[in-house]
Amino acid sequence: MIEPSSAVQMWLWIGTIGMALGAAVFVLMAARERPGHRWFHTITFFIAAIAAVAYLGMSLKQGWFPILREGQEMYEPFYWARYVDWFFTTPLLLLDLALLAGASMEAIVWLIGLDIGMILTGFFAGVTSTDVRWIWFGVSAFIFVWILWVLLAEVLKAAKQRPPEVRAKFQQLAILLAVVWSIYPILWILGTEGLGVIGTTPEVASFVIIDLIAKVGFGFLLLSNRKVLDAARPAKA
Ligand code: RET
Repeated sequence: MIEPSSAVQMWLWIGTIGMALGAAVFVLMAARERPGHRWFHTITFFIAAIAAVAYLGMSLKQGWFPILREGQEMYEPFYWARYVDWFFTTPLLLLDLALLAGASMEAIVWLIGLDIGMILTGFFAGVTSTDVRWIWFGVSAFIFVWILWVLLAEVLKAAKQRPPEVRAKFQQLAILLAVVWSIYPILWILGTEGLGVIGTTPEVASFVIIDLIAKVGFGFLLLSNRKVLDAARPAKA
């Protein structure tokens, strides 16, 4: 039976503490706002809180099982808890961006539906021990490109109708999202779920770092400018 190493455990605890601190700060920022002005704070809080729970489970050595993949020599841990986290948090991140842009309900449903498809098929890829996993990887990657296209075509069009400061914030966050999210499939290919070029420790460490940027870093950038949030507030917040 394999056991996560102490280096892996240390990184997972960094993830837990980082996400929990992020969630705590976001909820404190929400408490300083008037009711009806906390839409983005609320969504962003749940993103960090859900990740904190997933990381806590992994830190407690839960949320994984050993798997021997075709083409690899050793059993490696498969952290399914990661996909549970992503299943809930990636739609919320897209919702934050779509609300900021003032996107149509139709565009929001597209984004969230596609995102759920990307994470589910990505999970199928991760959980499959044979080379069939590469077919699922391809399906998931295809949906990912589709999401970027909806964001950068449809949602950007909506953002262009917004006041200049909201549009600028949308562009900043959309670029951050496109760049940081693109690292996930690359890391997946290099890591134990793909080719196994990098080991479990650097893989877990890299995921912790990009998860913190994608959730807590993104959240801070979004919530840091009250003028932007007020200008972007949905009619019935
Ligand atoms: C997988 C593997 C299959 C192909 C693709 C993937 C993309 C994952 C993404 C995850 C984003 C996660 C975020 C988490 C927040 O902290 C499933 C790795 C395309 C884009 C933003």
